[in-house]
Amino acid sequence: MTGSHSETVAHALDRLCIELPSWGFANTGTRFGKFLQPAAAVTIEEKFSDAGQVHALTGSCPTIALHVLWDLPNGFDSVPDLARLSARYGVNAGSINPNYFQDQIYKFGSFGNPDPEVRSAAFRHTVESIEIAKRAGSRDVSLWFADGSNYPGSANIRQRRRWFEECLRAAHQHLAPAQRMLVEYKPFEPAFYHTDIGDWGMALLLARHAGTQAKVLVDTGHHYAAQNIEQIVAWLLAEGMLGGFHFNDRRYADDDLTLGSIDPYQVFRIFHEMLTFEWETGDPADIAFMIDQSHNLKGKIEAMIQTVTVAQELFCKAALVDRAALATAQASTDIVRAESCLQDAFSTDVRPAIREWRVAKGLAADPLNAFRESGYLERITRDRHDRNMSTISSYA
Ligand code: RM4
Ligand code: MN
Ligand code: MN
Repeated sequence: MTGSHSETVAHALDRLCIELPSWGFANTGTRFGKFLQPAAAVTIEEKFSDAGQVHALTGSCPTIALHVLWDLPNGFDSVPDLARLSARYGVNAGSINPNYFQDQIYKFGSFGNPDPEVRSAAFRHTVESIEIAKRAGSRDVSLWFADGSNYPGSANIRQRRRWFEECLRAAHQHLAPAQRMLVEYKPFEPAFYHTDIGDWGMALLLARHAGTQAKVLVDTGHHYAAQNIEQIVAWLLAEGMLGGFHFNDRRYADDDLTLGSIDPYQVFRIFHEMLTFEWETGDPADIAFMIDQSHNLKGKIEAMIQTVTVAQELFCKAALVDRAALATAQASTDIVRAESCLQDAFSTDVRPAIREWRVAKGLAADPLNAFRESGYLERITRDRHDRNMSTISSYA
C-alpha cells in the first residue's frame, strides 16, 4: 500500500459514520419465529451498552437509531434517560423511528388508512416522535410505512396518496430548522399488492411535497432484483434529495443480510456514486448511513462489527477510484479504461491501510477478534441468559 493510499483510506475512515440500529441487538426473527439468543438486549440500557462496544472497537458508530415504541415506551418521559446512557456507553441517540406497523389500529394502514381517527393517531405519533427527536438532540426522523393493500381494488391508491401528502406536509411543519424528515420506500411487504410509498420516485414526490427538510431514504433491500440502486442514488444526489441510506444485503427480497455478503461490488458502486458526486461538486453528500439488519442466526454484536468492517472496506475501496482518470476515460469513451478504474479500486486490498488507521487511532487492529477476546459476550450471556431464554415466542 503506497503512502497516498494510506492517506486516502485514513481520510475516508475519519469521516465515515455508521449508525447502529437499537433493534439489531434485540431478539428479532423471521415471521415464522425467533431463535432466541441468550445475550440479546432487551432494555434500552443493554442496547446502548452493546452499541457502545461496537463503537469502541470500530471507531465508526457514534450513534444508535431508536424506535419510539420499542425503546422509548414512555415517549417524552423516556428521553431524559438518554443523556445518562450516552455518557455511560459512549454512543448518542441517532435517528428517531416512529412505528406505524405494530399497533392493531394500523391493520389497514396509518397515513393511508381510510379511517380519519387512525390517520390522526398516526399523525400524533409522528409529531410526538419529532418532539422526542428535538429533545434527544437527534437530527433525523426516519419514516417507514407498512401501508399498502393486498388485493386489487381494495384501496383507492390516489386517495391514499393525497392523505400521505397531507400528513407528511403537516408533520414537516413541526420540524426544527436543523431537523430532517427521511421518507423511506419499499415495493412490497407486508403489503403484497401495492405499497403506498413503493419506490424512490414516489418517495421523492412526497418528500418534495412535504417541505424542504424532507429527503429520501434508500434501503438496499427495498428494490426489485436487478434494479440499479447506484443509479437511483446518483439521481437523488443530483436532485439534492438523498438523505439516508440503510445498509444490508439481499438475495431475494428485503432479506436484511449482512452488507456486502451477497454483492459487495454493488455496495462499492453505490459508495462510488456518492464520492463521485462530492468530487465533482465539492459539496458534502450529507447522507445518514445506518445499518438496518437484525440478525436471527448470527451473534448480534459480532454481526454488527462484521458489517461495519465490510462497510469500511468498501467505502475505502470506493475512495481509491482514480476519478480524474475516470473522467478522462469517460470523456473519450474509453470504455475499457473507464471500467478498469472501478475494477482496480475494487480489487485493491485496503485491509492493511485500515489496520494502520485503527492502530493510529488506538482502536483494536482486528475488532472482531478483540470483541471475542474481551469477555463482554460471556458477561452479558451470564447476565441476560435466564431472562432471555424464558421468553416464549412463536409466530402463531
Ligand atoms: C422496514 C424498513 C425500516 C425498518 C423496519 C423495521 O423494512 O427497512 O427501515 O425500520 O423494516
Ligand atoms: Mn430500512
Ligand atoms: Mn427493510
